[in-house]
Amino acid sequence: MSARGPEVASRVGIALGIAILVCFGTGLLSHWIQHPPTWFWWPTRPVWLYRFTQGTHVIAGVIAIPLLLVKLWAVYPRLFQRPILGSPLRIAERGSIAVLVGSVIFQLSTGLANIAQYYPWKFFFPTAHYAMAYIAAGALAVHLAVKLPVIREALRRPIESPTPADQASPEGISPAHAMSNAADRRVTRVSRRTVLNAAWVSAAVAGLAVAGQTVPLLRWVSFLAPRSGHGPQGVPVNRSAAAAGVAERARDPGYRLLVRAGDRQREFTRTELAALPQTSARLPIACVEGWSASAHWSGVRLRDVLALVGYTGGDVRCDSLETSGIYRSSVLPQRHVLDRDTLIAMTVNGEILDLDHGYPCRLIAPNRPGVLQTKWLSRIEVLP
Ligand SMILES: Nc1nc2c(c(=O)[nH]1)N[C@H]1C(S)=C(S)[C@@H](COP(=O)(O)O)O[C@H]1N2
Ligand SMILES: [Mo]
Repeated sequence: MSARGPEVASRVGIALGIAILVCFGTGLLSHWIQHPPTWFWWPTRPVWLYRFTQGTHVIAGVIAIPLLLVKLWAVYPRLFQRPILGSPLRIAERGSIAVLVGSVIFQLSTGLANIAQYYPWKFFFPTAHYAMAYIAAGALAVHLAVKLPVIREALRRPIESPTPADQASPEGISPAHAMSNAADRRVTRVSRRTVLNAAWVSAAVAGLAVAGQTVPLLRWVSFLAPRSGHGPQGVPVNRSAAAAGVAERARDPGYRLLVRAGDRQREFTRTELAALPQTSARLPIACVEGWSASAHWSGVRLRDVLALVGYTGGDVRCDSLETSGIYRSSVLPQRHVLDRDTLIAMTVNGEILDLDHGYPCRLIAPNRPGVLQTKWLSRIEVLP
């Protein structure tokens, strides 16, 4: 009796399938928040919702890695079974498996590299990761439909039951030979139960290893959490002022924040912003890469500043001092503009914003991906 086969493959496969579905759902959500279709609606509360969904996305993806490895191990000999192609049905089945395995390996490996901020490839990660997600999800649906009978059969049998193949009498083999073969198998092969337990334990260890970058209580066990609480003022930094090329302009005494609604506009020095009524809020930075950190921000409510130029509603674009870079600008939907916790922040955790956190001022709004929390604000404009 081999530990390889449908008994292990189907059980690990279900866990892997769930992890992939969770990744797909939370990933789509993150995509829609960043590129909202007209029908899409994303709330400002609870303020930690995106932190939760994106943390879940990354943790589920990391958990899927050991599950995929065990699953591939369990079916490995079948992948190379002859004939390689065969009947049209067989070609379709094997083709869908090739696409599924390829796309899932692509998603998990590029995702893992991305959370480690390691970009050895030429393509743009978000676009490739998004497109490949549909391919993986489609291939998974086909695979499940094709394998449903096998999965059901395998799940009905107790995990350690002999497979039909094992029970079949080995015709033409002498009893002595068959016996020695069986004994040989018993001593050299691990049990299915052992393989399954190893799969669950390694999945749990992998999940815990990254969970600390978003769950503060787990920080001490998370040896794989690339950014967990390190950085100036207790908040990690993805892109520094130097890397963004804004250090000089951000420190320039001539700095002004331009605020504009229609044909009305006003410029504010940092001192003028600081003289307006100040508000504070406890909000997380929740990076798409899965790390997140809560901080105490204070500054001016965005809606208050906009009121000074006669804001009457609409989405708002926030530009930074950066002249290039894909995150130099973000658009706030009106719902977020009007939220009382959406701030032009000037301090974090009681200190003047570090240059790397967006000095002279940055946007911080509830329940948004980190990439949309624009630092080094230079211009805020109501969209027509
Ligand atoms: N102008 C600008 N703002 C930016 C970025 C950027 O590259 N440029 N990076 C974003 C990303 S990806 C994240 S996660 C947050 C991190 O904010 P922090 O560095 O203060 O932690 O800033 C966001 N704001
Ligand atoms: Mo980020």
